[in-house]
Amino acid sequence: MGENLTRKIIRKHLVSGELKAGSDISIKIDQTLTQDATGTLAYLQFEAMKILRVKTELSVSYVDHNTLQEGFENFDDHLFLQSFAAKYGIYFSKPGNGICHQLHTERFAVPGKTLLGSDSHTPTSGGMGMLAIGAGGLDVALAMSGEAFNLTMPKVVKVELKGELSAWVSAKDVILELLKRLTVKGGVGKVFEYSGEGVASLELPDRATICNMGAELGATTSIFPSDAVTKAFLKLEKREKSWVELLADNDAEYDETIVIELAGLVPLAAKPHSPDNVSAVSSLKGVKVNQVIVGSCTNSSYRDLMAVWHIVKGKKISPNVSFAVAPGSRQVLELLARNGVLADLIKAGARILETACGPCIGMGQAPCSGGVTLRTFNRNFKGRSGTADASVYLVSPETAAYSALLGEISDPSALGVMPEIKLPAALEIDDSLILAPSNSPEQVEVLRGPNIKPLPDFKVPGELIVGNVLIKLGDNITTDDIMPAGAKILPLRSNIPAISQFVFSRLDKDFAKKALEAGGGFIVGGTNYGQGSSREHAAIAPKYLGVKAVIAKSFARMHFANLINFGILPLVFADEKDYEKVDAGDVLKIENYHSQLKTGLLTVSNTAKGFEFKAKAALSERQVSILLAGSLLNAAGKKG
Ligand code: MIC
Ligand code: SF4
Repeated sequence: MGENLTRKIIRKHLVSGELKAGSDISIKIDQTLTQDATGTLAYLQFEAMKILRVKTELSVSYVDHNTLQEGFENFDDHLFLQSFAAKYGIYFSKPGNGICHQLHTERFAVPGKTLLGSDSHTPTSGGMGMLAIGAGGLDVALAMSGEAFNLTMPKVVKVELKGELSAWVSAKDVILELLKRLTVKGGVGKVFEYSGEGVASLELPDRATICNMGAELGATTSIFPSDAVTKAFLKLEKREKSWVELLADNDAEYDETIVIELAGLVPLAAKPHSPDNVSAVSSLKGVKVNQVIVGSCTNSSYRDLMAVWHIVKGKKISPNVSFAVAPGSRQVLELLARNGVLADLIKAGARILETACGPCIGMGQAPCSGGVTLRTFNRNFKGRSGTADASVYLVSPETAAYSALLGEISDPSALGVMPEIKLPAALEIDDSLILAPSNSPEQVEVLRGPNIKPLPDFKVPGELIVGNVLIKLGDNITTDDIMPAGAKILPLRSNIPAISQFVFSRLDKDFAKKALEAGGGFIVGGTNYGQGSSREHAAIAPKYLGVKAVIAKSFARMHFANLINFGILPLVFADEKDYEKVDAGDVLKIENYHSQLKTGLLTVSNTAKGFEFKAKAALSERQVSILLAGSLLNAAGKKG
């Protein structure tokens, strides 16, 4: 039997372990990326490792999240990142250059290489045939120091694309279809590898969109083959030399297969408040819309904005809609400025936003109270837009643009014949906002504004873990629930004591106070606890408040790893019925922690209610040693 593409790349990068789904493996990382909201902490951790230069083939530090600059904090962080990059051998992409994933795909992604990024949508570069994985900042810092990345060998799912998409149906509808079928936890422990004759009909930006939002399936990553389409895109970017053909063997073996008939897809929308709450756009006809935004790392490419232009040019946006457009990169913005499309968008009534994450992470453009907003983004978790009672729908650029014209959710299929949307014939490459690292690193001083606080210390845990259940939660709790973002909180990412005050603030505004007063304690969660982003702040900030363990029905991959990295014990109820018996306020106790942890099955006593239950710690030896050392930095002897 032949080999699939995912296994080929993993085998080539394998440092330890066996290529057997479910087993622990470690792989060499060729490239890393960070963005500013996770980057400051990642670099502080890298600094603690006392290494003079990064050891990867390429590391890039992007600034795209915190660009509102309401106070000194953001700009200070940018200066820290810029000086740090210059000193330690990292390329630095300045604010205004664009969103990390869009930019990485344009300028740096290389078929067949591995990329580890401190952002959950790092798999976007999978559209280029890369094995691109999201992780916590500490894992990325370790990769920069030359260490291998540890992960569970994923199952490889073949997604066979048949036929071609119908008019006005696009890549977003493909990934929404998968979310509808598989849900936000359907991809945990899996890589989605696209194949079949339909692949050739998708341009590189379409592939990037699909891989980007594979993150919402909880997948380890997604990947497309590297073929003639990949070559053409690299040629356009004047990077043809990076191209290699990479295909799965004809008789490749897969763990699962899913078939999608592209011609059978219709425009889809993810309804509030989850990316898997998917329905046909036609079934939502007539829902009045207050706001439409085209942008984010999912759908802000040249191709996407050209599709929008075809729909709105020469027309006017509905008077009742606020319509904003945030191009994904300066390259895209410049192209649109030169070919006149930007002028037509402005004429139609668009508000042109900075090339950055912006509204996707609640940095501006919050909807009106009780408002309906259509966004081409990837996440619509409650409150993430900045307005708690807003209804956020995730749609394709085509659905967004058509609905903006009509003022209500509208199916773009009604537009009839679709013009061919082509990538530009040629491109002028301008990397002037990407700064190369310094040749005299010893002369570079790392600039630290007052917002940048040192990392907290992590103590070695004792034999007794005891505390209150501080909060009891349901299924699919997101990292946005645990550690919200948005214009008020995001600027505090380099200041753990300050940001900790906002842990769970949307669900229980007194959580931080209660946790500190109680001397820490336990969190109880349902299935897929910690889905969503890679932000390690969702682990380090609860840790700072004294959280000792999370007991849940199951965990999302990145958050599970982040909890361990910062010394919080992630336990799974051995019998899910015990979840029902534990309540907020109960006192839980784990005795003989060190020896119990090594057995993988721990006895937890609920001293308030007088019963015991079992909880599983499905951990590798490495993870056990990290927990017993108090944190990954301690375990690696790098701090503490
Ligand atoms: C997100 O989309 O939630 C973010 C903001 O990009 C995060 C990273 C972060 O929290 O800084 C992600 O997706 O990993
Ligand atoms: Fe930025 Fe949104 Fe993409 Fe996260 S999902 S990287 S916030 S654009």
